[in-house]
Amino acid sequence: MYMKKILRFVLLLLGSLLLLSAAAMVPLMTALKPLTIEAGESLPEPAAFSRFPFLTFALDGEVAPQIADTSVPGEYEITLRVMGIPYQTVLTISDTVSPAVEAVARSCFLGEELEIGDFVRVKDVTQTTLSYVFPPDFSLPGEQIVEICAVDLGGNQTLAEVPLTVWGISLDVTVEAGTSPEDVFAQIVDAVAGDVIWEDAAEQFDLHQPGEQDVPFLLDGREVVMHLTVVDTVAPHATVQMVSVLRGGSAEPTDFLRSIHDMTDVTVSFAELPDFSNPGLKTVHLRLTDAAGNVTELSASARVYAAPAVCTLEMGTFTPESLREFLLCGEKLTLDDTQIAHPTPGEVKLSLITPRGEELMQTVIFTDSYPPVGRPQNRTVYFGETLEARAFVAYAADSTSLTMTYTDGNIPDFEEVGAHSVSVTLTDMGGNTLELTAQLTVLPDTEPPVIYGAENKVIYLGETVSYLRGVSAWDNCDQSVEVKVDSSKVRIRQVGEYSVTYTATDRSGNVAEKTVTLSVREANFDSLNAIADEILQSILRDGMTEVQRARAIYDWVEANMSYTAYADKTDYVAAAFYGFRNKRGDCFVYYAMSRVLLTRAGFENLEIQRNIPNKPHFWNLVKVDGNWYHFDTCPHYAAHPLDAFLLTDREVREYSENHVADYYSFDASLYPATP
Ligand SMILES: [Ca+2]
Ligand SMILES: [Ca+2]
Ligand SMILES: [Ca+2]
Ligand SMILES: [Ca+2]
Repeated sequence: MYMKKILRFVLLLLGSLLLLSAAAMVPLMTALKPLTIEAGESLPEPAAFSRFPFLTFALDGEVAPQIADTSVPGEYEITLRVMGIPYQTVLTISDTVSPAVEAVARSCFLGEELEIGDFVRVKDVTQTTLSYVFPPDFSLPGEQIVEICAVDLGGNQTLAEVPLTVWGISLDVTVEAGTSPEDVFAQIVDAVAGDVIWEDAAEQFDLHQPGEQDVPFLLDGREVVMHLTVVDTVAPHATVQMVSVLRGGSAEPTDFLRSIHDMTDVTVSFAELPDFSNPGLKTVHLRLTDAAGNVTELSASARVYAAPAVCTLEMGTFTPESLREFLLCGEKLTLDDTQIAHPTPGEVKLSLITPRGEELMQTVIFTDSYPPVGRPQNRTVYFGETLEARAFVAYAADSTSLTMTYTDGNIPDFEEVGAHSVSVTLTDMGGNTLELTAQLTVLPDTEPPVIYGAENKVIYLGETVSYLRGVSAWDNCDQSVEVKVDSSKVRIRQVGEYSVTYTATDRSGNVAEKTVTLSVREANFDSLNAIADEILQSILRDGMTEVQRARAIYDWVEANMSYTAYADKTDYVAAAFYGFRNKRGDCFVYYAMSRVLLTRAGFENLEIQRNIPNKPHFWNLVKVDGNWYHFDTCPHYAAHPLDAFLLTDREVREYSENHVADYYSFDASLYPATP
């Protein structure tokens, strides 16, 4: 704006001066005057340089564009044009105002260097140079006055006295490892007047590892960096302890130290490798080195026991006593015998306890290097009979237990009649083997099974029959064989004599066959029932419980009967008549009378018989209070008396096991179970 204004003015003057120039030739050399301004003032207008008020309109040109900024004192040539002709004059910029200086009191750490500009705030139009009159001594703790001189470009000077406090502590801090952050900062906090905030920094530096690190913290809000050097000048110390070792064993260097004290990490090593190959008391040299390399050497003792740390023993070469002696070598060490009670090939770790209660681990390797010895034996079997591999071994011995298998899993064919070569492999626990060869002879089976318990039977119209109850078959080879029954000829609702055929076939096809007669009869139960009812009337009373009623029947049969042989075991009606009339009979008669009395008294009941061939025994099962029980009125052997009234399966089994073998042997699958 300023320049445009001048330009417009000059164009106006140009025309006017062209007219005037000839007439008025003023001595223009003196038309311009020099000017002086104070630094910082604005540049004068061109007109200000005119000596003559009427010439002001004829001046043009630029006033020293190179000094647009008036902050630099000096004399500057100014060229202006009067009516197009250039003339020169001088503009003087002077600085006569001294700098304004404000002192800034400072504090610093010992050795911390502050800049000179940190001590003052200076205001001056011109550039100011600072210099010390009394420079600070940053190495001198305490308060001091620093004197600073500020000189501006006009040569004006201002002096300032600034108080400086040098705290008696440096930011280069060296501490012993293990010092706490509180202790590190306590010195700073004590020496410094100001708020020190260091807790955030404390989380980030490590006072246990020697080395240097920068730790920034806040002092009155400004970040200050402490150069922290952590040193470890103290060698570790430790307390030693004696260590027990097995012969040839080892121990860790740290085993010999009860406790280690140092502020940095300590590594422990043997100063020289100890030799534990012979029993006795040994001195062990230990070297403790901390993180700074400080070393402490210590001596400790090792008690080396004669018992070996590692040993190998062949199975079968020791007895329990000699094994114990071998392992302990006479040392007073405690070994729990259960650990070596059943040695087997392989490695076992034994725990040995010293008299001082230390546990020492002993490694024992049991080996089985020798194969088994043995002798084969030939075997002869009937067709269908099978044998385990061990059946072909007459004798075998080894220091470890043996497994006996058919070699390569080749089981002989027991269903091929004739002679076979059989190979059996004996393997010990060490994996050693012995192969034996024997001969197997398979004989043909020509003997049929034997059928037991298939007897003639009598039933009465309205009754049912269980053909297979009490019937079994036994074969010389197959042992128990299934019995089949053909009862197709029986007309159970029609009085008559019918053939029932039982067959049993063994695996060789030998067949046993037995045909019995089932008689279906029409009985006149009236007289039998009348006899029973008369007895029941004399022994039963109103209000008796079921148990009391059953007991009355049991007691009546037992009291009124005596035991004699009785041949027929087929017709219970005939047997009951016989018993009631003659007051004697065998177990079948007792069973038959009990059956009639129980039935007439309203008890559900079943026949039950022993399943031992050629040793028949009959008794009753009766349902009392909703449960089945054994009910046997027939007398037992005098030496083994039994009140066989309402007995459970468990109770009759106990009698058979502990008193009379197989007395109550029966096929439980055919009868209801008792409680
Ligand atoms: Ca000045
Ligand atoms: Ca140390
Ligand atoms: Ca062996
Ligand atoms: Ca047979």
